[in-house]
Amino acid sequence: MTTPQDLDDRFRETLGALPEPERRRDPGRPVRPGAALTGHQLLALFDAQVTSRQLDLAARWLRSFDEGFYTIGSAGHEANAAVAAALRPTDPALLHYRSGAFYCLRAAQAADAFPGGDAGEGGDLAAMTGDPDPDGDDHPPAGGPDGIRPPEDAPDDGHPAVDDVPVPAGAQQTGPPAAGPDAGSPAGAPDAAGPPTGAPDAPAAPHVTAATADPSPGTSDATGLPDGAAAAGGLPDGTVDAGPPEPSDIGAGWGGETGPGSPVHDPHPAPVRRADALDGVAVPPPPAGPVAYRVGSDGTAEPVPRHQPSAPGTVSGQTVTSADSAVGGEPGPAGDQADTGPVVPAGPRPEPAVADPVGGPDPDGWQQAYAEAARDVLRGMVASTLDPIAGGRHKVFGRADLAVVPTTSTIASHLPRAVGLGLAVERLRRMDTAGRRDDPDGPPRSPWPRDAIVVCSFGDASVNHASATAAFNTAGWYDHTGLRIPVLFVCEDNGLGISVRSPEGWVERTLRARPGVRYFTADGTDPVAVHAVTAEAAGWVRRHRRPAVLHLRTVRLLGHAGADAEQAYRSTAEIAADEARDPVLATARLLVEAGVATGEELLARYDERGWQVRRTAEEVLDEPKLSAVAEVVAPLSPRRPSRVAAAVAQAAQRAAGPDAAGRAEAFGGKPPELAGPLTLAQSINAALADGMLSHPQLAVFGEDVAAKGGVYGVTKGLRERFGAARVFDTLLDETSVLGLGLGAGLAGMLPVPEIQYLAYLHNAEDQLRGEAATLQFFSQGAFRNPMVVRVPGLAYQEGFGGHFHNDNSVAVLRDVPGLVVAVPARPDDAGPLLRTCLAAAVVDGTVSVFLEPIALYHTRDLYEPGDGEWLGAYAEPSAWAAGHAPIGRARVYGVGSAEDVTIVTFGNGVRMSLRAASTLADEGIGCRVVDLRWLAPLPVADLIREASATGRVLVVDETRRSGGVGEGILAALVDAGYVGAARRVAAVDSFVPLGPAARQVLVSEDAITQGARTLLAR
Ligand SMILES: Cc1ncc(C[n+]2csc(CCOP(=O)(O)OP(=O)(O)O)c2C)c(N)n1
Repeated sequence: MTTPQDLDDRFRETLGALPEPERRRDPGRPVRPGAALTGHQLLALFDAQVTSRQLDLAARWLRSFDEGFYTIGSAGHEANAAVAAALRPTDPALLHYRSGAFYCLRAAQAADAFPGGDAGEGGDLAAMTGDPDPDGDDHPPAGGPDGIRPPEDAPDDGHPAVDDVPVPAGAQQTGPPAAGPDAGSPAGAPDAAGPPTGAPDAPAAPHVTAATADPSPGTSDATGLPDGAAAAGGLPDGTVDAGPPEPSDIGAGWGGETGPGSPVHDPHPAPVRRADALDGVAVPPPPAGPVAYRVGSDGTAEPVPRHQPSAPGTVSGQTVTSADSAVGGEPGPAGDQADTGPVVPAGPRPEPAVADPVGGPDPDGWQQAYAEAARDVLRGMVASTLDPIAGGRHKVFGRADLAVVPTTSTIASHLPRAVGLGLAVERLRRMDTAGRRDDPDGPPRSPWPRDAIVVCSFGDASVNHASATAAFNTAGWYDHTGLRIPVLFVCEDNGLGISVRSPEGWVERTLRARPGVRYFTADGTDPVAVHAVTAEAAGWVRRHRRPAVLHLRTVRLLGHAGADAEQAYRSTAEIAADEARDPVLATARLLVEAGVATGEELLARYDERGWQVRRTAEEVLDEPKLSAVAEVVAPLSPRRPSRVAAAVAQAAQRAAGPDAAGRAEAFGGKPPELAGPLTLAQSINAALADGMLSHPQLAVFGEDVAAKGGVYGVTKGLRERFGAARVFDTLLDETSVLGLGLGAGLAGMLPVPEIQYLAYLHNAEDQLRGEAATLQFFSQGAFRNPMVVRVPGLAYQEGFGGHFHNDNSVAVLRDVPGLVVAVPARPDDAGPLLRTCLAAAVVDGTVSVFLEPIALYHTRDLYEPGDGEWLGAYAEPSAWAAGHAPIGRARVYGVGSAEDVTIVTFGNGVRMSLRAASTLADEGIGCRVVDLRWLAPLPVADLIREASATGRVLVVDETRRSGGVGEGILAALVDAGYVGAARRVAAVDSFVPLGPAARQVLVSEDAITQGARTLLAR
């Protein structure tokens, strides 16, 4: 087993034994012939890796005396620093839990402290303008000089796989793989602006080269777009790639503007004119020299000149305090695991590392960024409230200003969201491209850059998870339909899932076999190759807006986590083989070979970083922890009911005022308030239409919602009125339907997905519970995924029976912290409840389930056939504010004297209870019927008030006796000190059988009347 001590010793020994470089080389030059990374960049990358490694050691140290709560480390996965270096810091990243080095490097990028040069497809406009695939068929020339050749087993999916790395000399110098003769010029002519290839130590080409190259014939500007392509959303490489024409419905994806989106960064930064790499707007070339990125006024990530680095010798910006303030002494008792003991260098600070062994730009910039990133991570480990993302609630990688979206510990559960985010980012880009971009009065846009790609990493065992297969499949499915999803999946393959091996060759085979997802692979022990292949993959995804997977070979050092004794399931030889592939050592070797640093210098950097991490760990130990319930739950589900009410009122004002004509037109000249009494289904339909008018960022999607208009016609006509971009059918996979919603919410949209039946929510429930409901909690509101999930459900469908279409269990929803569950029973409640859910999503980022009782969809009568008492008028906009239904407020009906019994119910129970109350009224028993309307949070105040008014409560619960809503109602009464009588009628603990047998297990009207009589008889 590799202990922290072993790892540290081995590192020292190996570095100490490295031979002196043959000669010192200019660190501004490529680290080896053909490499895009310069010596400076590799050194910065090494420091990110070392910081991550030291964090792993610190985690074990903290754990050893019970001050650290998380020991899953990144050791062996530090190649992901090179992945980060090849991306843009504005690309949203949903990261694997072994992403310490990625996180550090991105922190440096975002701080504008990662050295410039040709690093990254993100740092190279060539990557956006040069086309490695000029014929647009996505087939790189076989065996071409760019070193890409189709694998023997290339899947027949239209996307050839790209084989293992070989990075030829110069191949990466103007961005992947644009430097090859097939790049930049559709005719395949050599790129005049490309760097010399094959020459040892060839200088990296400046960023501007490809961007200023002659456009190909027939293009309108230097971006190489065909004339008119910009307006059509064409790609800069000249490929058409505008996606399908706005399609019928399947795969139409969404459009619409943005609104309640999440990451906290300015969606409207100061205007800067710039090259629009995606839309082909002709602009001056980007600045030469070091380049950083920021989000430009048009929403794309734009290159800007980097601050010139300060001179060598500048005082380090380390956040650690002076040695005087160090917490002295030993850290406390050793932990219970001998192999996890402290290794973090203790004692006096080592002699400072040579500040810049290579004599180049001051490295302190990146050192400071790494120190701050390390502090973030350490704070997460000790559950400090100052942890910038989760505030002590979890140890996650995340920070809004780094575009790192926190992920949960549920492996692979973030992949469906990544796909949804990719689809949303692309749709929003196209909407902008279609002409809304410069509309000053237009609604806010996505907070992500328009040309962003989504990166999403995970382990090799995770590729087998249903969530992962759903995500790959959905990405491929959309790709097959012609829709674009710019997602780069990164599988960090260490060969193990805790103790279970991935069968030899399986991961590659399964990843290569994903239709529509292009395969790239790189070996984590070669940082240059990892960087080059990532740049190539990211460039491809960015240009083509299509999904790809990067299969990154890594190793796992230090076991799965602190408590994992891996010698129980791995041989010594196997563990040693992993140690020999330590990626940090590999980077060190390369730095020495390249003449950038000596082993001794690198060791000094390692020790210096170790000392700083240890110091920071000691500092964060004393930081406050969450210490009160209110503190813990504060970000769980922000509720600002006044603002929600105000948002409803504003929507009403607009609908009644400036938007009245448009609204009338959208309803075909006859708004629903003039259409006479409506059914529940018609009311929901009208409220959805009004929602689409009020919220341009709203999109309705799900299985069968568009062309068919829903299985029950609830979404009928919406696609025709609002277009296929906003109302569209999805593929048949509930996990993906919710994943699309999760990503869309994150992209600033207002998703209203439908799960076709309540029974089918369950196979996707984690996307609600584990993902949607936790995002604000684990990010303190920095990210959010507003959403209203429509779920037709509950029982009592006459003539259409069976459990799966009559599922009557909501237990799985009611215990999800923060989740709102609304149940409209009556048509005139549907509009108010839906408006509230939508407004709460916009205002507070609320995630709601809108549970629609199917059996009431088309019900018209209440007491007698033909009485029309279950129809309801649709409120005109001027009445919306007065009729607002706040979250957690019930509706009460008085029947007879209303003095004798309080019936507490919801959904189908409302109608049955009103009928029963009528019968009871004839007997002289007065009831008040309380329609809860909200199952989460329960309307406790209304409940207590109405219960106390009669002192007799009958709970009518159509869900099951065990785990049903009734349990919550009774518990709420007890908690509030209710001392009156109470009874419950509830469904039997059974699945709902087919046909008339259903009546045996469901609550009946008779049971209600009997229950009330029994209550009164006591
Ligand atoms: C859905 C789910 N099941 C089980 C676990 C417990 N678990 C945590 S990590 C892990 C192994 C994951 O292996 P892999 O995806 O290869 O990532 P690695 O840890 O090797 O980097 C398991 C089973 C989990 N977190 N989530």
